[in-house]
Amino acid sequence: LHVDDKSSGKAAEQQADDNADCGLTEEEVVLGNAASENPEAEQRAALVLRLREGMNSLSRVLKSIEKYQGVVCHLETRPNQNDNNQLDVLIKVTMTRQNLLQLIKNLRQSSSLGSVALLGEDNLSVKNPWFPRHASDLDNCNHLMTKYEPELDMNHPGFADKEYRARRKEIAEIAFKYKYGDPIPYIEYTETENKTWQSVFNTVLELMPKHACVEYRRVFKMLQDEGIFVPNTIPQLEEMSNFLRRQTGFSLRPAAGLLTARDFLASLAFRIFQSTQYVRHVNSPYHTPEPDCIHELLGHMPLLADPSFAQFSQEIGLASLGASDSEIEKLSTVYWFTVEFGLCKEEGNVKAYGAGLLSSYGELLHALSDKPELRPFEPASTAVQPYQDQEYQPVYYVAESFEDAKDKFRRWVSTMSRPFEVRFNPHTGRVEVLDSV
Ligand code: HBI
Ligand code: NLE
Ligand code: FE
Repeated sequence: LHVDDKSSGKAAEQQADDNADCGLTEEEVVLGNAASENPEAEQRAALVLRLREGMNSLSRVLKSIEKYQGVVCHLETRPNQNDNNQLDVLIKVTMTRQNLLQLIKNLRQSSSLGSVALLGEDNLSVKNPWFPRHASDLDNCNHLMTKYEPELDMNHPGFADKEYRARRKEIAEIAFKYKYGDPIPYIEYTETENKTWQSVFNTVLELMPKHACVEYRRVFKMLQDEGIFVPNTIPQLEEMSNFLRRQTGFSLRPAAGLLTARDFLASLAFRIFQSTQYVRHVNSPYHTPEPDCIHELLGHMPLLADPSFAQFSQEIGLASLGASDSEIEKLSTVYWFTVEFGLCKEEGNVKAYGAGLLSSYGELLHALSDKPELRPFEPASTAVQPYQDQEYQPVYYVAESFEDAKDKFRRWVSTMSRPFEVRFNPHTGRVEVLDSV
């Protein structure tokens, strides 16, 4: 049924109105990912599509529905009101939730479709997952993992050191109190802490010319020239944050410790990096499994000041917003093997760009020795590679370049099932949710 009349398409409008009635704007209507729902159960769903190639692509859409064993209960089309060459289509289907997700994924990958939106209907789970929409919402994204807390982990080098534990607590308090917009509190580092920094700093200085990627070396030099990277004093996060802001618009906020992957990744969407402010235990300067400010400063900061890398980091963050738990797991694995432990090619040689390598004398040498296995970075397989976070990695992934890693990552992210798109609006600093028709 195609009614070629501007005033028609009532059902499509009605559908949008129905959603408005239940308090949801179209853009907030998303398919939930509650694990408790049976993926095999048949359910009704309404899809609103915009077809770039008019009726031609409609038959392909219908074939796809058939392929995923969906039954069309209602179909309605109208010319798009802004562009008469495009066709708006409302299709109501009955199919399993699992197949519906596959169908949407499949439709999204088709170039002839302008957009695909899913409207909730009947017993379709309509969820409106919370995720931060503005950097100030990150005040709610500081959930800690208990792993590696010196108080709770017997293997932590600071477990038996009362003084160290008290110091960690004091610095963690600062992060818990921090609110968006506050300047990052100044920390008066002790002599011991500055000494620990100094020994790591000097080893990085020595290894960097041969082993670090060119982007790292470039920013490292800038930081030395600005007097931020000096051997005997730990840089203050506030000063580093101001530096980053001038380079790529990234900024820092203090984190009390290891955050949940969801909270940690979300901040990247806003070009904000949650950075710890405490210092590793003096007895383990060359490798610690947990992030500390030496890792953040020496490992992460130089690359966050590189435009291409900053963009890649933000895109991982954007992909994580509202993603399912299993997708968060995959994204954090990709993050692990790139941002934390990535290697890249440079004029035929393999160099390090991962922060966990550049802040760890021990692991950097290990990664570039002949001991570990090196594989080409391929997001789909990298995302499911188990990793361990206590010791050196047995496997590393090598990117051709940041640009290539970003291209591959984008292509892979587009296969994820999140039924909406997000976009960061740099003018408002807000994340906008797209895909309303
Ligand atoms: N939290 N503070 C902090 N720093 C990290 O580097 C970090 C984290 N939480 C999770 C996490 N990294 C990893 O799971 C990443 O793979 C996302
Ligand atoms: N192993 C790194 C280091 O010693 O600096 C920290 C890794 C944090 C994920
Ligand atoms: Fe890190």
